[in-house]
Amino acid sequence: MGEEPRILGEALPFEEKIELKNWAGRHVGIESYFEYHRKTLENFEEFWLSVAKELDWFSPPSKAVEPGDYPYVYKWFPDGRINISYLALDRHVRSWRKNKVAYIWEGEPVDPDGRPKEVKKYTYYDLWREVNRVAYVLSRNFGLKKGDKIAIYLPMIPELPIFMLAAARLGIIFTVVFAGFTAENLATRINDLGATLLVTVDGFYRRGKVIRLKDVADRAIEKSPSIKNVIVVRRLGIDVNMVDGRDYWLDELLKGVPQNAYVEPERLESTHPLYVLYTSGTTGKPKGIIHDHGGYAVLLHATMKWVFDVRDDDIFYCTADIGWVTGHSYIVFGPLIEGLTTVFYEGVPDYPAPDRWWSMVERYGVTVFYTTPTAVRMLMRYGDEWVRKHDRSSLRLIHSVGEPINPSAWRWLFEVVGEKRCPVGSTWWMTETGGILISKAPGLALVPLKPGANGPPLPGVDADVVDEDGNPVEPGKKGFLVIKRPFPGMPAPPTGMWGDPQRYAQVYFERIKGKGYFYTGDYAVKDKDGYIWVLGRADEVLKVAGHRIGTYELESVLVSHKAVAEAAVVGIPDPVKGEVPIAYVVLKQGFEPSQQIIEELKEWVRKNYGPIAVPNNIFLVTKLPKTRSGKIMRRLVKAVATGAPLGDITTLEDEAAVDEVKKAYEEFVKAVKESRTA
Ligand code: 6R9
Repeated sequence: MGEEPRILGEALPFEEKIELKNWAGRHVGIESYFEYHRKTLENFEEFWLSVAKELDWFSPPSKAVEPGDYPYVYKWFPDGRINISYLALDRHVRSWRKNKVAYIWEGEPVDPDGRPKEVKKYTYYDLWREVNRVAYVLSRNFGLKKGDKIAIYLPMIPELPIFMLAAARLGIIFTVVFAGFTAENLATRINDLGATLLVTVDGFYRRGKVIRLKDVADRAIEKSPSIKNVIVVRRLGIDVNMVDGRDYWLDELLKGVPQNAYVEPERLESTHPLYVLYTSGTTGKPKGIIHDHGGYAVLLHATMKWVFDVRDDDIFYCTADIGWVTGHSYIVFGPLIEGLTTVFYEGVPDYPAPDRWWSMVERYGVTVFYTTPTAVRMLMRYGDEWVRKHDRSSLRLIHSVGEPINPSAWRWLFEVVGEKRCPVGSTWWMTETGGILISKAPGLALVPLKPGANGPPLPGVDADVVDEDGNPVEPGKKGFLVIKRPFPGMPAPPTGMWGDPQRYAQVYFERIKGKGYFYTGDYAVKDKDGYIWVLGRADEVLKVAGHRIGTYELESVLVSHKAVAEAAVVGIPDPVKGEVPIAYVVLKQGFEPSQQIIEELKEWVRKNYGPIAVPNNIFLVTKLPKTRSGKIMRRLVKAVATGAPLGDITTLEDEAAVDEVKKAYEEFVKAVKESRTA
């Protein structure tokens, strides 16, 4: 791991420090931050317990953390009783925030003059009433109760958070499936969780087009025998297939529910599962990560305060999709726990024009903005004018998430969007951590900014960069990012990973032997000041436009096509998406290589995995580089595609395979060059 650490080919400015000395009067030196950080680790349990006490518990915890029933599964705040739906709604409804706006929602369609056709505002009281009525439906009409499981397959419409909060209120465990996923993906998740009810929608808008989601859901249900009932939200009013006695329109169900229905929130154990969210790993099967009510709520509360510095007059805007963990934590639970006003939006950032987000920043006076590097790189390309034509003087804080941010994208956010006024950060975390763990914490103390860095670990978080054996590596050298002690928000009881405690232990704790460290799967560097810079994945997981895709999952989809014998997928750097998949495919006997088959395979991936995973290129070859034991050497395939040195090839079975992969790639590069000069 000797090479110079870079992000998207850009050198990292380890030494550069940008100081915003006047910012909220919280500017501090790096040393004093670390002094405080050290104290939080010295008084670890006491520290986290004191953060937990800031929330409203039905009965407060007396203990921070204890081991659970499986290896490396921990119980956070084990004797506390809590309900995250109560934290997000009821306690605000009992306060002056009762009629404060909780959500400002914007639909995608616009008038001819470019103004949004639909804007809905929900106060905390409105939201609380809706959530109660939906909880009433779930419990009275469908008999669902604590510990039951449901799946939610909805786009970015208000009913999505409403169903999440209604399920949480009753202690029903839910899984949200991203609306861009296919029927196959949905069925796999429903079946793994054993969900008995599915919530979906007739259809929704995306880039001006109608997406008929109920049709996709119907195909999934055919493969999901556990689903007994379906609730359908009417978003478009289009005709869809409704099965008698199985499918119900939400609006019709709600007709039978009193406007003032009240459903008592369950007084749950802190460790009771809130949701299971599926994410890609290095095998074909997605991992169901469990998050609880108590520990998760504590990490969200802490990070909303420390990282986003939230205040009651903030207008918070996180541009993620609720179908991913970022939306769960920072559109739904985090901002609502803090009683904030949050903006959320149905559609894409460049519809009808590339200033949609900036127009929303202006329209609603957004103060805190949370987005992704891929979106930034995409919007940068349209030019600064789209940004500058909108008033952004309300903005005071900007963060990004999802993948490493290259220094030039960081500078654009800092200089163009934030006018050098706002701290800009890159918050590191993962589906598994539930919330941010490594980031500058301007709400506590603002350390100097560094373009592209994540920053020091948050208080109470014991993060480090280590080698294969778990020993810290020297500053400036690349190693593996680990979290050395448990943290609230980590995968929760009973099993960390739904139904698979062995895989949980193996993937996250046994990779670095004998230390009990949480292995993140990321490469990182720590600089001389102690800032962490995450560089990208160290395993066979891709981050395409911030979305996690397992290479093995994608290979399985390719291999399930009738013409494909073998496939190897690797990620190559992309100036906008950060990384994109390319695939090398060996066809079965009797199938001739052709452009047509390549297009067919791309379509196959679109249909069976989803548009985000479609390989940029598919190369047809007759063999793949393998080890003598028959394992595909993706490392070599990747080296060829990125022009990196091949490294150790002593285990390679047949060198001709490398030559063939190389030739396919070189021919492609040549063809691209020729088409450019033509
Ligand atoms: C929240 C989320 C997790 C992986 C993670 C890492 C990458 C996320 C990052 C970042 C560098 C950041 N990642 N944030 N890398 N800087 N600020 O993205 O969760 O989809 O599970 O992905 O994303 O590689 O391991 P998830």
